Amino acid sequence: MRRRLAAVPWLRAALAALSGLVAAFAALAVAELVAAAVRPQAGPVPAVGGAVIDRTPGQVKDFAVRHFGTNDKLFLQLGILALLAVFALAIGLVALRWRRTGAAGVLLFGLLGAVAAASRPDASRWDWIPSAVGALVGAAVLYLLAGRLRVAAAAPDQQQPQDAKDAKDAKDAPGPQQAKGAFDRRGFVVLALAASAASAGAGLLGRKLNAADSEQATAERAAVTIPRPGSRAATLPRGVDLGIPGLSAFTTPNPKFYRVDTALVVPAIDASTWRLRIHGKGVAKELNLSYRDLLARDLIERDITLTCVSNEVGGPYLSNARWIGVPLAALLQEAGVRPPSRGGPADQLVARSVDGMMIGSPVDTVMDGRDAMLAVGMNGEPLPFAHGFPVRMLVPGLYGYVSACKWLKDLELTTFDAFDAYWVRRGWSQRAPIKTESRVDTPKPFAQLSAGKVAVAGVAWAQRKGIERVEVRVDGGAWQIADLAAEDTVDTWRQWVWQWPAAPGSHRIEVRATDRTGYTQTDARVGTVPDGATGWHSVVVNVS
Ligand SMILES: Nc1nc2c(c(=O)[nH]1)N[C@H]1C(S)=C(S)[C@@H](COP(=O)(O)O)O[C@H]1N2
Ligand SMILES: [Mo]
Repeated sequence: MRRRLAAVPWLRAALAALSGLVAAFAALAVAELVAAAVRPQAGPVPAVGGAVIDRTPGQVKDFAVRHFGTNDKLFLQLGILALLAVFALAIGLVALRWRRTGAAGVLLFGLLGAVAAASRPDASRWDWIPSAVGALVGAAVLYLLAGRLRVAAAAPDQQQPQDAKDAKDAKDAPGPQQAKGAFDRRGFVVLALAASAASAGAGLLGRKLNAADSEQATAERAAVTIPRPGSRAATLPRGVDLGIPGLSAFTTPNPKFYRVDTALVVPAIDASTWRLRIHGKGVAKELNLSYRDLLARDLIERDITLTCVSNEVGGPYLSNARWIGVPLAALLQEAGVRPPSRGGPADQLVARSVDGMMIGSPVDTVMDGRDAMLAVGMNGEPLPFAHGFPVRMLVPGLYGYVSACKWLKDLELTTFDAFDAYWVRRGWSQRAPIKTESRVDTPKPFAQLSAGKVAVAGVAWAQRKGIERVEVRVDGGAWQIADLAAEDTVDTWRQWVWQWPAAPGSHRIEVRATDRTGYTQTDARVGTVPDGATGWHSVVVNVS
């Protein structure tokens, strides 16, 4: 063994490892190009990433959201690429001795990508093709490159072929007669450069083609004018926004609106070809609507605070916006849907997105008179792509994972017995109304303050119920009643402030809210799984 290793000069080993990288690059680039013809999401990295997300249980998803926030997807993709690079180096080294085994290794990776792509909930029949074609090209590149590293006229001490195949490979080695231990250096360099350049070209072209889709969609979005809604939201009451530094703005600007979804590639949907189908149990008349059809209907404008079930106590995953949309109950009525409370056969409305998300909401809730809507506008513009363009669902009072399907394409009436939606299969509850909660926005944890008056301020929310009272206490003392900002609607969060006469020392500030049903938040700490966290938010600060 030692002799064999010694017989492989470091340069050949390094080049072999490099050929693994070149092969992997070629495979990814070709796959990207082919994905442009199939679907951008069918590329191996988004496919494997998506498959990983699909298999991630609730707790881990929660962990990822908590620690990486919206960056969780970037980390995931970098992780996949890093793993791939390590395996590519290893496969390159393997190919130095066993060309076919090395090439087969590349094919195996392609198979993994193909299986991952085909397993996505939104997979089309052809999604396996980009990974498969990419792997074939990558395997060929590795096979040819490894061939250039063969030692042609092997000296006697190197004639230790591992198997017959190998021996044949050695004889097949190209190039003129070479000195002992030499290999086709020029051939390798030329081939490696050519393969890298061709791959870069293919990859860039693929990128460009994939971007062309989204350019078209971007142009369509830019041309959209959301009509004036027949039912406007009231002007914001004076005093909904206390304007305290560090306190969340009452209306969250779109770029700051939290984002939680499983999409590695934000779907770029062309509104001009988009359709929505409404069908299923108890639907007397199926509806098939275009974006224009929706915009032509009566629109409503409402302020709604959206909240994620993955928001831990004190967490950032809720935001408030002014939405414009089509009343959903009216659409369902038009399709002949009756809620179960009026004898209808379907108790679950399943929303499906173009990216395979499936979100189930109770039909009774959607049709109980609240402003459930198919939203098309957000804070004065068409929905941003990241928030579901062209159309998303919203149901005030329900966590996003049971109500707020983005990139909507299909609404099916069914039952909770017959169907479990995406997150329900991963351990989350079928039904999940938003829990009454409150948060301290300022001061921040571990802030260094000077003694005297300190404005302690934050937000409280109890969608559909309304906030009645917010109380603050310091170091476990008596609860103090905070001042509430003006209320917009029961579907929005409410700001609060309490002027604290801060004395020197380390202090713990706690907050609790009471909603209009008379319920006061308890200190019972519950995690986010399966239907939302509870407990008092607390912040420790230092006063000097
Ligand atoms: N298509 C799709 N819609 C989705 C999701 C998703 O992963 N995919 N996530 C849901 C969850 S868990 C939440 S909390 C809200 C978040 O909406 P936002 O990203 O616009 O804030 O979208 C919901 N709609
Ligand atoms: Mo969520």
